[in-house]
Amino acid sequence: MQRTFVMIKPDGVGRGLIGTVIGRLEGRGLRLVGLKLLSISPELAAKHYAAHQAKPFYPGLIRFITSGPVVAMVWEGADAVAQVRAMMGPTDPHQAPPGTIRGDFALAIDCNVIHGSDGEAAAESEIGLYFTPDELVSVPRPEESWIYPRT
Ligand code: 3AN
Repeated sequence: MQRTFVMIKPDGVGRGLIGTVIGRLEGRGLRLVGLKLLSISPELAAKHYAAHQAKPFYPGLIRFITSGPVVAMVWEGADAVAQVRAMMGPTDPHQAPPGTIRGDFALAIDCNVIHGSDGEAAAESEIGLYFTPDELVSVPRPEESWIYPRT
């Protein structure tokens, strides 16, 4: 079991895609262990995107991510980090195949609906940025014997 941090960005929230995105992850069999709607402060945005600070798109990225509410989530499951990344599709929606979230719902790299951690270390630090341990509830789904039949 692995945990990953997922965010529905302001464009996804504004376009009414919260239920769609959650439905895809839930339908895949992942377990939702944390969920909150919040407005990201410039300070939190700077921490989240520290790795991009020197990039030319950084100011626009901070403006965008603080421009409206987001849905922050933690999902748990087998190989969750890589599986969620695959379901998101590439960063640039023009490269994202149909069937991925970005391939189905986005057309611009700076409005690409969803964020997902790009590795286990990033997942751990991003989860820590948005959630305290007592805000995460990991309860097995009753149908998991159909999702992980060998466990
Ligand atoms: P991902 O979200 O796929 O992990 P990152 O971490 O490389 O992508 O980039 C973080 C965010 O920065 C992206 N989701 C996107 O919104 C924005 N971004 C990345 N590259 C560009 C770019 N060339 N122009 C504008 N925005 C970008």
